[in-house]
Amino acid sequence: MKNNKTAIITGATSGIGRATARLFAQNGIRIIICGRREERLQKLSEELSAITEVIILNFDVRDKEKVEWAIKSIPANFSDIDILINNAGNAHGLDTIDEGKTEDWDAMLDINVKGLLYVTNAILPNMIERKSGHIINIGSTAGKEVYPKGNVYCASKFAVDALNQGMRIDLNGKGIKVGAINPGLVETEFSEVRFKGDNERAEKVYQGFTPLKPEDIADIIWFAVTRPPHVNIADLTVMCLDQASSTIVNKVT
Ligand code: NDP
Ligand code: 8X3
Repeated sequence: MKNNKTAIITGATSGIGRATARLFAQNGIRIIICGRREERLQKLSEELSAITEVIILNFDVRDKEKVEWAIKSIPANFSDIDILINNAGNAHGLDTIDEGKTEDWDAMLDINVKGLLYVTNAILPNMIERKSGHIINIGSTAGKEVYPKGNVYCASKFAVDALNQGMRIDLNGKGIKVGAINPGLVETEFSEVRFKGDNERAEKVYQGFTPLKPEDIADIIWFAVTRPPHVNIADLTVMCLDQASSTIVNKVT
């Protein structure tokens, strides 16, 4: 891949997004890193500016106006975006459907589904005009198979799966690649967020087996974006060795 490409990565302050930003930067991709936690964006920008051009965009993907404003504020030398990594997202809570909190449901659907749509909507016109671009949607094994208490998180990721297919169909013939990477269990801040800062409970999720690391997913994203122009990775699911499905994980403890 020529190293003069520009990528925008949502959810770059942590986990999969941050690992992807680092790998892209190491490979000379100019990056736009996004997230709500500005201090983290600043820190990552300082780290990566030594090896590539970086700009930061600080916005909540739920805020439609702010998303539009942020994308419009991108300076001209960064505005031809070649790669969009739709990664921002989280699970909020792990409850049966009768015990779920409506505010958690709102957060998951607003961030994981509507946020992804708002960002895509703001970036697509430029890709369509240039008949060029690559959108990678970060789905999940939770978007392929529902697990107990996963209900609304799984629904949000099933929606990402549907949108990934829909985008690919609608953008077919317009020169834009669309594909999803669907990870299984990856040790990030995901479970800390899901369990609202209960780190002990979060850590237990990844005990007794070797989960994926965010860098493993970054590697696969890099593979997807470095295929020849005629090759599109449409839908790729990746699990660690010890995971067999959304519900089957070989824990030794
Ligand atoms: P992290 O919690 O480590 O990272 C989540 C990222 O999303 C953060 O950078 C966070 O930034 C950003 N984000 C969350 N809410 C918002 C918001 N409202 N507006 C803007 N940015 C937001 O989790 P992961 O890296 O694991 O998750 C990344 C993606 O991978 C998610 O879509 C998740 O569903 C998916 N995934 C994760 C798996 C896992 O096991 N970890 C497995 C399968 C899929 P900030 O808080 O600064 O805004
Ligand atoms: C994240 C994977 O299984 O924790 O999408 O929901 S899981």
